Amino acid sequence: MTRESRPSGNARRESARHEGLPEGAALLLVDVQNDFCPGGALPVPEGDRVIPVLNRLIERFKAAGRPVYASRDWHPPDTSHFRSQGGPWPPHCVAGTAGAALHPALRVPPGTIVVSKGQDRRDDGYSAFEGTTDEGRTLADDLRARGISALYVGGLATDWCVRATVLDARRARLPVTVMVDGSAGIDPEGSRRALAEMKQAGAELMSSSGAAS
Ligand code: VGL
Ligand code: ZN
Repeated sequence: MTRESRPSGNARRESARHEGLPEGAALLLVDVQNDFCPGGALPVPEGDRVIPVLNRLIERFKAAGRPVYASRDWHPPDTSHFRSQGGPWPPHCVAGTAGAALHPALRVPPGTIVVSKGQDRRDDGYSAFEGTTDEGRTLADDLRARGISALYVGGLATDWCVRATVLDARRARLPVTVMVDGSAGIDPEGSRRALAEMKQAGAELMSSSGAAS
């Protein structure tokens, strides 16, 4: 091969970045919201460390023309999800507040499909599959409408909303890849258990370097 016909370093890296994205795959970013990050109302320890990992994944999916979904916890102020009403959690991600906004360092691309969940006063809404898009579609309906047949999932928190979302995706028989270093949990032991449960349910566990676990 002549020097001129060889792909440039950039072109080679570009094509390498498309490798391994299966046909029909979408990226689902779970609850990367201010309240789940350091300084927030219900912070996941080092929750913001997932952001650079997820930003790189976003780049890959956008470059391949694949959809990006972002779920958000979007509670009313008086939900049974909160301690004040007998629930397990301090108030967090109240709809429309700064704490409920997606973290500003997350590079949410144009066209991202936002899925809001936990809006019901009597429902925790841990799973993104309980949420709805701005057009009022369920996540399952939106995935179907766009021909999505596999999900890559990362975000917060591994032991709660990532877990519930991934297990629901598996119940819907969707192939799921959990980005382990693109996720962070509230409790270390609970997060280890959640990862084992997701794997048991057929999810693939992967690190952003491509290593399976
Ligand atoms: C979550 C606890 C309460 C989550 C939401 O996004 O994982 N955890 N609400
Ligand atoms: Zn919540």
